[in-house]
Amino acid sequence: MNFSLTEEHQMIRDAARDFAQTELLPGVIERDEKQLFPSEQIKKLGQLGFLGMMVDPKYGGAGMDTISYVLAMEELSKVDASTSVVVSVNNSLVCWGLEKYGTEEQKQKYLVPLAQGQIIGAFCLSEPEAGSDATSQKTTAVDMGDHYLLNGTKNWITNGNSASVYLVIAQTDPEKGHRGINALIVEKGMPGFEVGLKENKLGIRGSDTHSLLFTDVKVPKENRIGEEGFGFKFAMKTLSGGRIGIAAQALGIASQALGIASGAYELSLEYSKQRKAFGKAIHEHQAVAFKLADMATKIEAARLLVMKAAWLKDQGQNYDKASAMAKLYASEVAMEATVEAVQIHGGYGFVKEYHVERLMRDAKITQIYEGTSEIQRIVIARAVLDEASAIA
Ligand code: COS
Repeated sequence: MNFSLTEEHQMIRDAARDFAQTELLPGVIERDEKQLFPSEQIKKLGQLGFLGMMVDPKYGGAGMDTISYVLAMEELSKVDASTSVVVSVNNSLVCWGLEKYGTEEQKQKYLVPLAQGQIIGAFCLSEPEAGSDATSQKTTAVDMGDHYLLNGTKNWITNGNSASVYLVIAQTDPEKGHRGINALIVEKGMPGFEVGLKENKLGIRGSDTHSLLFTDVKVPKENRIGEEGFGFKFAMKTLSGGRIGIAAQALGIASQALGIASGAYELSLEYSKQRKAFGKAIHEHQAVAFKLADMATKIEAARLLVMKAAWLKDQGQNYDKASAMAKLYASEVAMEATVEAVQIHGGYGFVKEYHVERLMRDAKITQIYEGTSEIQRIVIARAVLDEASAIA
């Protein structure tokens, strides 16, 4: 067992950290307040290879491993989770699924520009009445011979307006239940496809989250990913990897807020050294020191879970349970840590300049998207029960 990072991993982490400090930090408060999408920053991240990190270089990617991706996600999320969610969706929900299950033509046409960061993608599963209960898809993709006729609405879609390529999950044969669901590649500009309202959100306000409307959109058969009826499993497999990215995002949010685990960028620790109360720095008060100690311990535990999930994925082993555990725990720690960070900062924590109130608002979504904490518990419970019955 080896807990140290390789030289290459350290270089990637440092590059992401530099980018976050120089390109994301300036303007992060304004982008949050005004809900501005970080277009320029995403363009630069694409040029640096951060949008197709794990994609094979022959398809325009950077050919890195999942651990590199986790390190980059963590560093970017320490400063700007609105930007890191775009990176996460493009890498793990869009590029990964296309590379793993797409045809050669689909890879050449869509994956290459996505991995190079020339365009970005979106993953469209959630609907007004189907979030956690993902098999209950109301969006339909009726088989018309050489194409599918797509009708329905998708909700809360990250990169909703800024994407050019959308992976849309839809029901083709309701009688077959989840085995009748397909995953289709839809391009912006296809007749009948409209981007709907932009959501006014609590957190990650710089990312653009929209509803999408499909009215008799003709999607060519060659745009289906995988075999007929593979769409639900495609979504589950893709989300399983996506959850590692969100867990890393949560870790970044938490460690920026308390800044303990990484030993750097420690907002609360820094603040607690500078701020004095009752004649001494507040971290000398046990009430604050114990908060810092608890958070440091939990962040470290979360990091080990995230790294283990990434490592399993890189080893080609099953990571469904590990990614659910990582996301569940890291997102709960992110929420707890950011609430405590605001508390440590007191009145300063409640105003925007000190960043921690934004991190607290950003942390909340990590317990909801790509599967709520309750869904992660379902996935974990099923896995441990399966393991138990396999042993018995
Ligand atoms: N990989 C591959 N296949 C999977 C899978 C995975 N990780 N998870 C489930 N499946 C398969 C099952 O094996 C089953 O196939 P078979 O019937 O052929 O065996 C099929 O998918 C249906 O699975 P299941 O019966 O477990 O479906 P449920 O309706 O009980 O739901 C959960 C399963 C709850 C795990 C699923 O609906 C889920 O993950 N929901 C959350 C979705 C989500 O993350 N939404 C957020 C929006 S995206 S930002």
